[in-house]
Amino acid sequence: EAGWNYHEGEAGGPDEWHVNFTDCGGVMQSPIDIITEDAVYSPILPYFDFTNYRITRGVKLTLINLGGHTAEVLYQGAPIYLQGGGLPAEYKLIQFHFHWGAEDKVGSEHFIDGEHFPMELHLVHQQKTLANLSVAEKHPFGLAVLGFLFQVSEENNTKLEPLLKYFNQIAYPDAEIHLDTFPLIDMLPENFRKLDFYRYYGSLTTPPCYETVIWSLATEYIKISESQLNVFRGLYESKDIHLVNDFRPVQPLNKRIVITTKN
Ligand code: BO1
Ligand code: ZN
Repeated sequence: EAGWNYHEGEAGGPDEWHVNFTDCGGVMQSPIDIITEDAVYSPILPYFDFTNYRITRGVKLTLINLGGHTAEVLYQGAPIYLQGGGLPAEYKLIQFHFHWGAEDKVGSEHFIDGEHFPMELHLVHQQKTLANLSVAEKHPFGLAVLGFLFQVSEENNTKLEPLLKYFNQIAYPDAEIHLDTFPLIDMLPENFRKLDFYRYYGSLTTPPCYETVIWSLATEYIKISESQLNVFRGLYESKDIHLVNDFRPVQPLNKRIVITTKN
């Protein structure tokens, strides 16, 4: 498989992804800069129901430094179905991962009105009836990714500790560690019952950039302290290069429309 990286202007960087991964040059790519004034309010777009995000019994969580590209938690066991949100099928959680910057002023993949954020969480769901992620990512509407932006807070966000306390054990690419299970709902913003979001049709934000993702980006932020961000920044992408700035530049919206629950 051809290599790729996030180093702008270098060999294998985002400007070159389309050479080995044709879809990365498509017209429905992600991430995007969401212009809130242009987003169309949809009175029929329902909120998500995160009830299943409380499940802990029969769950296996594996934290992985995924090829030096991201920190990812693989979700296995008792399925978490994502309900509501006006999705065209039923979706189940497969993994979640993060994108972050070397400094607070960058890190998120999506922008809102030109503003970026220090980190972004992606909860990756696949259509329940498809065999696996590799099948789903090639299937129209095969994936539903729910994105959350982070906002720097003075205090530590204790809800992130069940995850962060294991990061010293995945410092290098492909290291993985079994996590003690915790309710994933704990990571979400407090108002998860009435979570406004932006919705558009786009792509995987990494190669192979397949245009099969229904994106939902929450308008509510997750809090994280500077020292907690530094735990992410302490990972490595190779022997002596830190894993930081693992975000793709924003892509043109082209003819797409962003809809929203926010009136
Ligand atoms: S994201 O949520 O759009 N950032 C996203 C991006 C890529 C994947 C899922 C969600 N999927 C996997 C592919 C693998 C690939 C890997 C690279 O990304 O299934 O084939 O190697 O990290
Ligand atoms: Zn992602």
